[in-house]
Amino acid sequence: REAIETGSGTSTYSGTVPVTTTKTSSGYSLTDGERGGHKTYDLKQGTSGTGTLFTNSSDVWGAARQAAAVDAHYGAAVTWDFYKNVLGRSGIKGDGVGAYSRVHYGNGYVNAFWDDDCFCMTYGDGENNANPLTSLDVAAHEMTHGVTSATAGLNYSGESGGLNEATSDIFGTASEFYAKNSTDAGDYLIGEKIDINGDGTPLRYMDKPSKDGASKDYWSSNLGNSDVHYSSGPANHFFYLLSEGSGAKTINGVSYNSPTYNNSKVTGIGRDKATKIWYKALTTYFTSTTNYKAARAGTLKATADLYGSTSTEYKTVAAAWTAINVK
Ligand code: ASN
Ligand code: ZN
Ligand code: CA
Repeated sequence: REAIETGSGTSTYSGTVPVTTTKTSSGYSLTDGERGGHKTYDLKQGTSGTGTLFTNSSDVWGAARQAAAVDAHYGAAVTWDFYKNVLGRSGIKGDGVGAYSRVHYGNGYVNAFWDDDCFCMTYGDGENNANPLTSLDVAAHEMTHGVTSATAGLNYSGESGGLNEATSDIFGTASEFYAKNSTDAGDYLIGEKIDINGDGTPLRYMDKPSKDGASKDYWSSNLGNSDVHYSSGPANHFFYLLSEGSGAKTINGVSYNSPTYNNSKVTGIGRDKATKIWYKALTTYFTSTTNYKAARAGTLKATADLYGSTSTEYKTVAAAWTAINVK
C-alpha cells in the first residue's frame, strides 16, 4: 500500500487547507487513503468519463485548475469526518468505501450534482467558468445525496423530494459548521460563497427560506407541486428553528430572523442535537415515500429514542414542526 501524506492546498473558497494525498513514484496524487481512497479528477471541461486524476510533483496544491480540486477534495474529507466523528457513519454507504469527485465539468456549467451510478460528485465551473461550485456546503450537500440514497432513499419528487433536498442542506450546513474553517465559517445559508446570483446573495436561507424569492417557509397542501429545491424550504426552516429557535439571532457574524406560522416562540435545542435527531430519523424511520407529516412522526420517534418522550427535546421537535404548519 502506498504512503498516505498530508499536503497543503490553496482552495478557492476555504483558504489554505490540509489535503490528504498519496505518494506516487513521481510525486503525489489527490487520493485520500484516510477516507476510503476518495479521489479527485479533472474533467477538463468535458462532460463524461472519469477524467484525469490530479497529480503534482510536490505536495503543495492550488495552482490554476488545482484550486477547485483542493476545494472538492477538502470538502469531501470534511464531510467524511463529519459523518464519522459526529454521526458514527463510515463513508456514504457506511462501509468505509470512498467515492470520487470530478471538477471542471462542462463549459460555464452552473451546477453540481451527485450521481448514484458513478457513485461520484461533479462540479461545474459556474458562469464564464469564473466561480466553480465547489464550496464546502455544496460539496457536503452533494455527498449527502449519496447518504440519503443509501439510507431512506427519499424519492426525488413531491414532498419526499423536498425532504431529500432538505437533508442535503441540513447536513451540508452541519458539515460547514463542523469544519470550523476561518475563511468559510458555518452559517445557515446555502451557497453563500459561489455567487450563483451574481450579486453576492446565497442560493438558499434556512432561517427564512422565502428570502430566495421561491422557497416555501411553511407546509401547505400543494407543497409537493413545487420544485424539490423549494419544497425543501419548510424542512430547512424546521431544522433552523429546532437548532436556534425563532426570532432574531447572530451567529458567526451572520444575522438571522426566523418567523413561525402561528407566531409561536420556539427555543432551540442546539444544532448538535438537531443534527443527531434528523440523522436517526433519516436512517431509522424515513422511507422512499416519507412526506412532511411522516417526517414529523419519524423525527419524534427518533427524539424519543435519543432523549425520551417527556424531554424538552421531544417537546421542541413537536413545536418546531407546528411552527412550519405540520401538525
Ligand atoms: N445541485 C443540484 C442538487 O444537488 C442538482 C440537482 O438539481 N439535483 O440538488
Ligand atoms: Zn441537492
Ligand atoms: Ca453555507
